[in-house]
Amino acid sequence: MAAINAVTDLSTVGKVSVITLNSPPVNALSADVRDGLAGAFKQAGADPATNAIVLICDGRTFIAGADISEFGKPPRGASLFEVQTAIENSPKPVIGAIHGTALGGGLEVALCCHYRVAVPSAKCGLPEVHLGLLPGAGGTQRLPRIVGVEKALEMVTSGQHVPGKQCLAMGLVDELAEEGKLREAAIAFAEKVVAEKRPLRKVRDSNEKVEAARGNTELFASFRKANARKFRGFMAPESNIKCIEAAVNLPFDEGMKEERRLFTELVTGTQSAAQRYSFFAEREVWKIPDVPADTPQIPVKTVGIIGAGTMGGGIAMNFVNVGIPVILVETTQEALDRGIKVVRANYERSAKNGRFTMEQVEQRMALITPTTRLEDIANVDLVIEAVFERMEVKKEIFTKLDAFMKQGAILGTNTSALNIDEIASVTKRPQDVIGLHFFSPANVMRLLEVVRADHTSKAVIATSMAIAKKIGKIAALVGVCPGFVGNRILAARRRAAEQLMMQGTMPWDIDRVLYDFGFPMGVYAMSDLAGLDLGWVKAESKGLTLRDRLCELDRRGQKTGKGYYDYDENRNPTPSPVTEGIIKEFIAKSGNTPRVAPDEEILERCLLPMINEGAKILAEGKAIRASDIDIIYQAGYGFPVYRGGPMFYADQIGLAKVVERMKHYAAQGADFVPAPLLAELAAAGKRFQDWRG
Ligand code: 3H9
Repeated sequence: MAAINAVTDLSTVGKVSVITLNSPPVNALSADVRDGLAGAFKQAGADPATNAIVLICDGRTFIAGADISEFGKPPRGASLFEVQTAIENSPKPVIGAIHGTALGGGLEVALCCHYRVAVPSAKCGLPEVHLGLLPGAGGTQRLPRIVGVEKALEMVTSGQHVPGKQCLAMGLVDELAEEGKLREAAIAFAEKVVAEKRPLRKVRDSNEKVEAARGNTELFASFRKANARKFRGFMAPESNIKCIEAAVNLPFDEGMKEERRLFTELVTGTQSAAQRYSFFAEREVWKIPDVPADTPQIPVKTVGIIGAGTMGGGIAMNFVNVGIPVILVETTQEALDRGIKVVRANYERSAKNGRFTMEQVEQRMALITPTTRLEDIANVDLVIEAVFERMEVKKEIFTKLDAFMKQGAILGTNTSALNIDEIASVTKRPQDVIGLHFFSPANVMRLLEVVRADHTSKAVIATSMAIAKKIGKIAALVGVCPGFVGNRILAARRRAAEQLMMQGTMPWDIDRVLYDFGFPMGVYAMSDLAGLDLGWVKAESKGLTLRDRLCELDRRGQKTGKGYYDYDENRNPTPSPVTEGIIKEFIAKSGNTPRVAPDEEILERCLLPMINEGAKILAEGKAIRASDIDIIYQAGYGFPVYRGGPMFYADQIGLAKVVERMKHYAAQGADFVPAPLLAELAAAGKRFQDWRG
């Protein structure tokens, strides 16, 4: 075996040259990898002793794409295009040998090979769309030539990873190899290609499938229509579609030019910058500086959940979905039966939609043990308390848990705002107490805020993060403060929206601006969905706030058919004259002259306080890094992924501008005071991204 460079080897087996890449963690196409490939193909192509070439990777995967960290940096080394041309124009057949994942640029390299062999566990895909990009190395032109236009459209806009067997069925790979025997199988395949004198098949020359779709404009129109909701706001899906259209309507080289043009537009744009940032942020969020990856964990084989309401039931589903048995506790048999019924109905609905079989429904239900006796959970490894948000109730439960739970069990609370130190203080084991803040619906929402209290042990934190990953959540570690990170920032936005409203801007105008920015819904539509009466007590209501007045009129949100908005029988909202009338009454009483804020002002006055609250949270150490706040906002609050999150968005505007706009509105009467950290970073010309507390 001869080393071409630090990450590429070239060896010979019989009459086959074998090029092996080894660039951990994922063999991404860095400058070293491209240089290695260019050198190896040149050498292998010129070797008179061989008549075929196999390209294979060491480690956990085939090439997983371009090196994302290189985007935006000056180009170095051989270009990807040079490497691909060397492969495609090789005088000897080239066989790509795929295990793990062949993604993005990795699949684009494989598509330049004349043949492809994969193990069944391998997956192929073009996930660039998730980075706000399109496959910029010929993927959009070659893929439809193999799999056809419809499948190609689906793959480039969903970014899905297609399993090996399916790849074989759609012609993306030519043969499946036995697991663990890829190298031998690829070499044997290469020998077969030579023996049978098979042609040097170039995907670029295969036009049959794209020609079949030529003139079929309906195909693209209906695809766009069917996915309009899913693609709303994102630029990349449309650019991907345009490229596939180009593959259909233009000769290959012209299509490549169009792909390049659209790729350049995306890669230099703000959306892709935000989505690439998010890619790394999603991986960074798991890293806790003082809780290293090798921190010993507590084995969690059973879970006890206290409360079988919407939240408790949803939380239970997360665990049984991954095969972890749950004991579900309620105070009365009736409430327990109701909770179990809801869980079953959820599963049966999924079965009806074909997501799994009725047998799987029964298997999951069998993993839930309902009980009305709290002590029945005494021996579980992890308890999650999910009862209503009253400190006295939580304290009472934790006092009991402390008395009978086995030593070493993790005691979690699903509180969304209460002080976890105070809850922990009633136990003699505060090191075992942690916040596990799920978001509703808990079986669907990806976010989990893991809340570290003063005495929470590192083992409990490490275990909670690992459990979150196991149940498919994205977890962010936060500190104890009212509302933790997510709800605390949301409250700041809410206060700003209320102020706008009480100066004369109607709720639906505020919501419209937030929706157009990319949120799935605005402040008031969200309130109507959650219910205005959350935490509202009829007996104590004195009609002092808009919410009091609306609840007193039984306008308690979608569930009563009216709230801030009026709803029709399909829950479509329309602005309510009743709400507007009450708002105007309040404004008249305050003596303000009503003024409708322009859209730009609405947006800024809603977002600036979120950014400011984020800065305070960072300075107080309640979030580890700015990107964790952004992940919380994307995964839990619908902040548009293509804008990164409140902190990244602020960095993009520029922190000096953020401060300037805050001062501008403060001068007009908004209660905006730039947080010291924000002011400090702005003055130093720095970004949140670069800040490490
Ligand atoms: C592209 O190809 C554009 C082309 O069209 C060419 C245009 C000209 N680059 O996810 P993991 C790091 S765009 C750099 O935890 P897993 C990652 O940050 C690319 N780094 O592992 C992490 O680092 P750390 C299209 C990358 O086993 C470590 O590797 N391709 C890249 O759960 C482990 O990652 C994609 O979008 C990269 N491309 O999942 C695929 N990929 O340890 C992106 C990973 O320091 N990658 N890293 O935190 C993935 O989807 C997953 O990483 C993969 C493995 C499924 C491969």
